[in-house]
Amino acid sequence: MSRLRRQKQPNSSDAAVINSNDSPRLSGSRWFSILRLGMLGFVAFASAYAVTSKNPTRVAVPASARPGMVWVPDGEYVMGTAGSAGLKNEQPAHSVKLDGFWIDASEVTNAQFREFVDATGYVTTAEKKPEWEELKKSVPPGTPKPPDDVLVPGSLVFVSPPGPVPTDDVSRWWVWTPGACWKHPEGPDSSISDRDDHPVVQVSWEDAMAYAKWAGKRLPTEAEWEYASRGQLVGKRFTWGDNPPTDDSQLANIWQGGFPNQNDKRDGWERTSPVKTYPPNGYGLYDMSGNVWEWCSDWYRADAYAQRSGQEKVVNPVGPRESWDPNEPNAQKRVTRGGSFLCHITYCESYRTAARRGTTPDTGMSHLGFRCVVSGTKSP
Ligand SMILES: [Ca+2]
Ligand SMILES: [Ca+2]
Repeated sequence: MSRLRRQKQPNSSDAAVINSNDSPRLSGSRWFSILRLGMLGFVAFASAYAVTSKNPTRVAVPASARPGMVWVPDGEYVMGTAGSAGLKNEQPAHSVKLDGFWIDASEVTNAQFREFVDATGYVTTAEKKPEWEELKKSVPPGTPKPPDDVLVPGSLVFVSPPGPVPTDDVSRWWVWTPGACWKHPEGPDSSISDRDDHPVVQVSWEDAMAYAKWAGKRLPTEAEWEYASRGQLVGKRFTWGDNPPTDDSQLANIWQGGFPNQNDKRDGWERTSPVKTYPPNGYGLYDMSGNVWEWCSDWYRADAYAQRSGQEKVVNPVGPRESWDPNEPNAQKRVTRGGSFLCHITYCESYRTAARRGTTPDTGMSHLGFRCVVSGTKSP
């Protein structure tokens, strides 16, 4: 088996239908997504949790961190969605107070990630062979060992189906692709040779964390990410205001046409676009809406905001201590934000400022990247 279709799993795709509840149930017997997106994520849990537990939220600002970064001043904002205009996992809306921080003006690019790999020899998750002895510790007893030709380096690639398909089954367009990695985002025959200024994709949360550490930065908390995304606008649905994008909009790199089989590319791009192609938000940040999803440092809990209710003040939150997604209770997930080039209003509106999702930290996908932040003060 050289290619595997991915099991229906809305959390790790652009399949969070805005009108659905936050708890779509898995269906089908295909176990691969559990293997790749659930079990591997659980394996990563212990080490990742250790990182989070020890990771101070505030670190010194290295002077070298500031080129390409934007200062977001300290402040207070309403995080999440009030009322019925969002998903359950975005509620209740609540006030959050943050210290100021620096944030990358754009998603980390292929050129930047290459510099990291060249300097360190780092090997990404997608380039490593999954180990069954580790995987089976986190799967239900009796789960059969997958075929050897499945346990090979690879990642998940969006492949547009030839015609309309039911949009309740993401396995119709997510394909496990051996050989897919950041250097070959759509598989072994693809290349990033002309994509230096595109966001790096096919990077796991662990990969993003490694890059951030090397760069003297860190991943943003979910609260920081949303605050920065709002760009000084108050209570707006999108980074640019309340008006939804249309198929003729040039506001962000999203999907235009009929998802998932017909991409009209009226914004100019079928997949990733060069960073800074579209207008920045009020902080001067690019692609906070669309292009690629972005990893945050927090564990993902569907009820994270509900857990904060009753707190008088939520100051510099770093997220819950563990993950919980009722759709996949065994999968430990990190927060991803901002939507991607696969989001369309008829299917997924995750380019909204409040939209949130969890993804297992070992997962690389062709629409998932990251940007970094640095704590400190505006002036040295
Ligand atoms: Ca597009
Ligand atoms: Ca983005």
